[in-house]
Amino acid sequence: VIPGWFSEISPMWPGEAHSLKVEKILFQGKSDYQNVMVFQSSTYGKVLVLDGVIQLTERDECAYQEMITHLPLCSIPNPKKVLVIGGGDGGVLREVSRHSSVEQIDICEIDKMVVDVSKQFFPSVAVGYEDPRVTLHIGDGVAFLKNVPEGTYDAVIVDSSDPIGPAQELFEKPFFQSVANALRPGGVLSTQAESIWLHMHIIEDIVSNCRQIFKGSVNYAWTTVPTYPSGMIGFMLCSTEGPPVDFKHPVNPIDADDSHSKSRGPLKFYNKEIHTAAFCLPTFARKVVDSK
Ligand code: AAT
Repeated sequence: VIPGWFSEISPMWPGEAHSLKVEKILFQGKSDYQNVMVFQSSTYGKVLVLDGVIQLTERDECAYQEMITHLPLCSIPNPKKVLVIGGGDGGVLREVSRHSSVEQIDICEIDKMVVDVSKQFFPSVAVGYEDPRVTLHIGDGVAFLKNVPEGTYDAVIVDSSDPIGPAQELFEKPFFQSVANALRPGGVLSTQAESIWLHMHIIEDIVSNCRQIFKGSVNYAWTTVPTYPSGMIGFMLCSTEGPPVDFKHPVNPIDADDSHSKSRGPLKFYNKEIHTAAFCLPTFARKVVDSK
C-alpha cells in the first residue's frame, strides 16, 4: 500500500491493484450493507468506493452508465417501463431519462446510504433522481423482483456491484428467472457482467444461465472503463421470447442533442457505431461465450 494512494485490492482480481492518488477523503461511513467512502482523486475527480471497490469516478462514469443503459434501450422500439436494480448513485436513471418514450422508471437499490452520498457528492450523477418519472424503492432487488407482476417491464437494467457481498444473488439463476418473468415478451435485460480478462468463469456461468432462461437472444458486450479492474467491463444483453431483438443493430437511435437538457448535459460516450462495436469479442472470449 502506497501512502496517499487508494489501491483497489480484492480476491476478485488477485495479484493486481489499480491505484489512484488521493487528494482528500470526503466521506467514510458504514451502512447496514457495506463500507461507503468518497474521496477526491488527483486525476479522476471524485470517486465512490463500496467495500474497497471503485463503483464510479466522475471522469469515466459516462462510459459505464451510458453503455449499460443505451445498449438495451436503443435496441427496442418505444421502451415505456424500465426497472433499474442497484444503481443507487442515479447515473443509470440519468441515462434512462434521455429516452422520451419512457413513462415509468422504477429503481430498487439496497443501500440508502449510496443514494444520500451520491446526492451530496455527485450532483451530476444523482441528477437522475430529479426526473418525475422516477420512483425509488429501498430494498433488495431479489425480493423486489419476486413481487413484480408478470410481463410488467420493457427493460430491466441490473447495475450491480460485484458478486461478493449484497449483490451475490444478482448473478444467480433464480434471479435471472425472475427478471425474465418481469419482462414482457421481447423485453430486454442488461446486466453488469464483469471482465473478460479476470472473470471468464463468472461470465461462463452467467451466459449458460441466461441461455437457459432467455429464449430470445443472449449476447455479451463490453466497454472500456479505466478505473474498473482490468480497464474494461462487460454486460449481458438478453431478450425474452417474443418480437425478436437484434442487439447489434439498434432500431431506436438516441440523438446526442435531443436527449440533452440543461441539468443532464450531453452524451459523452455512446453513439451508434460504438453500440455495434461493443458486441465484437476477442477470439478467446468469443469461443467461451459461443460454447455455452
Ligand atoms: N453505477 C455505479 C456502479 C455500480 S453500483 C452497484 C449498486 O448495487 C450499489 O449501489 C449497491 O449498493 C447496489 N446493490 C448491491 N446489491 C444489491 C441488491 N441485492 N439489491 C439492490 N441493489 C444492490 C456497480 C459497480 C461495478 C463495479 C465493478 N467492479
